[in-house]
Amino acid sequence: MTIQWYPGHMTRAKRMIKEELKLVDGLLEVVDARVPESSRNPDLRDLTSKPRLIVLSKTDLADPLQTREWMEYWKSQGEAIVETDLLQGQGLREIRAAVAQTFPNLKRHPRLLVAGIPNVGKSTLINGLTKRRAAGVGARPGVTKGKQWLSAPGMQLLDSPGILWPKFEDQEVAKRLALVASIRDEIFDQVEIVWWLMQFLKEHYPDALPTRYGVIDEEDNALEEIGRRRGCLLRGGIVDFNQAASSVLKDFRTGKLGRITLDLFSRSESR
Ligand SMILES: Nc1nc2c(ncn2[C@@H]2O[C@H](COP(=O)(O)OP(=O)(O)O)[C@@H](O)[C@H]2O)c(=O)[nH]1
Ligand SMILES: [Mg+2]
Repeated sequence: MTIQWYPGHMTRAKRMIKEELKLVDGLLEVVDARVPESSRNPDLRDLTSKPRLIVLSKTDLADPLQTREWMEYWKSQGEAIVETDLLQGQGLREIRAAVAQTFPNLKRHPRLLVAGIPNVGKSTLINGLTKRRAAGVGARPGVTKGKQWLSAPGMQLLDSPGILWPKFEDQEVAKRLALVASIRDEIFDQVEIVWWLMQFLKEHYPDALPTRYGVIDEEDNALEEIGRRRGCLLRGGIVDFNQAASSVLKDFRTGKLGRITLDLFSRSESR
C-alpha cells in the first residue's frame, strides 16, 4: 500500500513535486488528523511560497478534542485549514469556499496540486472534488504519465497527486506513521509498533483497550491476553503474537479502538 523511502526515492519525489508546483497556482496539502504533525512534510514550505490550504483528513478516526486544538493552533499561525471526513464527503464544500477566497482575482479556475505523504487520502480527495468514482484509491503510487487537468467545481486539479516523503526525524514519528500505514510496517516488527501503541493508549486513552478487549489484569502480558481472548492461537493453545498484533493494528486503523490522535497537541515539541 505504501512505498519504502530510501534517499533516492526522496530525491526523485522532491524533483517531481518541484516540477508539479511550477504548473499550479497553489496546493491542497492533505494531512492525517491522527498524526497532524508527523504526517506533514517539513520541506514543503521551502519548496514553494504559493498559497496552500491544509486539508485535515480522517477526522472521523481522530480525537475531536485534539483536532480542535490543532485547528485553533494552525489558524492562530495564519494557516488556511479545513477539516474533512472524506469517506462521508464532509468538508468538500468548505474546501471550495476556501479556494474561492484564496484566489479572488484569477480570471480562470485556479489550478491546484493535491499533495501529501502516502495514504493520507489524496486520491479520495481528488475523487470527492471531481465527483469521480473511487479510481485509484489505496493503489500503490505508480509511474506518472502525461499530466492532465481534472475539472472540479471552482478549480482544476492535476490528475495525479504529489507524493511527499515523510520526515523521519525520530523513531517515534516513524512508528506513528507506520501505525497509520503511511510508511510500510515492515520497517518495524508489527509486534513492536503495536506494543508501542498499547503503551501509548494505556497512558493517554486508558479506556481504549479495556472497552474493546475487556479488562486486562496482567499488564506485562497484555498482548498475550488479547491474543488469547481473540482466539489468535497456534497449535497447542500458544498465543500467536503476530496475529494478535495484526488484529490490534487493524482495530486501531478502522477506528474500533475509538477516536485516537497519536500526535498530542500538548506534547508537541515544535511549538
Ligand atoms: N476513515 C477515513 N478513511 C479515509 C478518509 N480519507 C481516505 N480514507 C481511506 O484511506 C485510505 C487511503 O486513501 P487514498 O485516497 O488512497 O490515500 P493516498 O495514498 O493519499 O492517495 C483509503 O482506504 C481511503 O478509503 C477519511 O477521511 N476517513
Ligand atoms: Mg493515491
